[in-house]
Amino acid sequence: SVSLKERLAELIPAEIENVKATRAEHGKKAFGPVVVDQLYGGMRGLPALIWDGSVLDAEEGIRFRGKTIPECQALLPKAPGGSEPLPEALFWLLVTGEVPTQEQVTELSKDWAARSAIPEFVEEILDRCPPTLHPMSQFSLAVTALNHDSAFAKAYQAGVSKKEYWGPTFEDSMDLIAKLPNIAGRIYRNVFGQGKLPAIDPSKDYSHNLATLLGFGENHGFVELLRLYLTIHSDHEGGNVSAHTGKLVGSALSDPFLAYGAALNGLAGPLHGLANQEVLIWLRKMQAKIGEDASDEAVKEYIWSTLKAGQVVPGYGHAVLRKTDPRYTAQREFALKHLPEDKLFKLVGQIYNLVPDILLEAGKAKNPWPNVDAHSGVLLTYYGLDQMQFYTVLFGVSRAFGVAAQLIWDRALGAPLERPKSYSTAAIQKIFKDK
Ligand code: NMX
Ligand code: MLT
Repeated sequence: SVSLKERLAELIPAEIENVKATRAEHGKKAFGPVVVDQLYGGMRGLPALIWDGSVLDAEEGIRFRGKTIPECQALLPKAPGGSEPLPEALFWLLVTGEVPTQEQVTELSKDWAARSAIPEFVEEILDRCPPTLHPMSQFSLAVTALNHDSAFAKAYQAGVSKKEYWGPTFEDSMDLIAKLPNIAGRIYRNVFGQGKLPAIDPSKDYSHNLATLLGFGENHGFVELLRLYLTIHSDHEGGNVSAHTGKLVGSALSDPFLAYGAALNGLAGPLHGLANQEVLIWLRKMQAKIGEDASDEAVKEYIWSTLKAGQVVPGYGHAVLRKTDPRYTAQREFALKHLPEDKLFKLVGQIYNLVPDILLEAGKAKNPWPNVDAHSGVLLTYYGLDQMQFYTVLFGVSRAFGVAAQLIWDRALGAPLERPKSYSTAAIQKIFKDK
């Protein structure tokens, strides 16, 4: 079928059986010890969630349904004249585990274009936000407000059976993704004074339309960048703050708009998605202080001054990864192809040669290598999108793909309310008193 919903309906019964069989065979097996430090240490390494779209390996990085980023770049359908994968294709892969045909992807582009309009009252909410309200706060407000028309919330109130939850969740998830370009575009134009929002073109792909709404639709390089950007930021297994938040809130049967609005508030934190904004601010401050063609010695000194001030080097380190993020590498390759002589790109490369040794010498960070956020802002800036306060909104458009895919499966598989056990320090002391 060219319809994602129909294909999903075919896949769900077998997956329900697959999960049943997995639980029957492995359900009572121990999954490694839990140590008290994990309770205090942000639950690093604690196996706690099922997430089907992607799995993150500490050394190798992300695989979407078993496929690395280069594999996705090679296998997923592209736009006519384009060489980067279409994010529509990645969404199909995340949801079904299958590489879609060109026809299936075209159908998805059309479907999203048809669903893209946002309610007038959401437009008004955005138009009334002061431009000083951070774009991420505006983004989360608007996404939360879409709950007004949630198919899931309506179906639940009408007494829908548990077995049918996935259908309206699917509809909401598709609406959510489809409406994000109009929300993001409106925020961009309102906050940065870029004039009236053009209309979505139903014959164009999602990234092309988003680029048009931002005012860059005629720029082929930028459109290609968005296709890559939206593909690689979409999913990073389930434990990262935004994905986990979306899943957690969804587990209360809050609809996909409420769940994703919450996820966006997590993405807006500087240790998570806001790091792409922070990287650009940091690079600009560095250039202002030591000039545009600074020596390695001057750059090193600047990096040390950041650490000595008790701040993190944004774009470096990771809670899971222990090597260079393949999303960083994919963006570096894009830059080598499209902007090899760009000054800021060269600075990012210079920093890459210097930061890891410094972080190792400082001796705290478990991973001295760059993550996805070390590179993204430089590419956007090159094409003229230099308003760094907006960068995390683009991350948020993309991350909806991964969160939505899992929300659909969670409802299809009857995932329960999340409710882990917490302890007080006094309780821990009591438990281990005589042990
Ligand atoms: N610069 C300076 N110090 C760092 C860095 C860094 N880039 N990364 C880790 N550390 C410190 C960290 O703050 C901690 O210090 P303390 O003991 O004083 O609390 C220590 O090293 C151990 O931290 P780790 O166990 O290596 O890292 P953790 O898993 O706790 O945190 C990050 C992971 C990503 C939050 C952390 O590496 C960081 O703050 N990086 C900079 C911000 C950033 O780039 N975030 C984006 C992540 C990707 N994303 O998009 O979400
Ligand atoms: C992400 O993409 O969510 C970040 O790399 C953070 C993470 O995986 O923890």
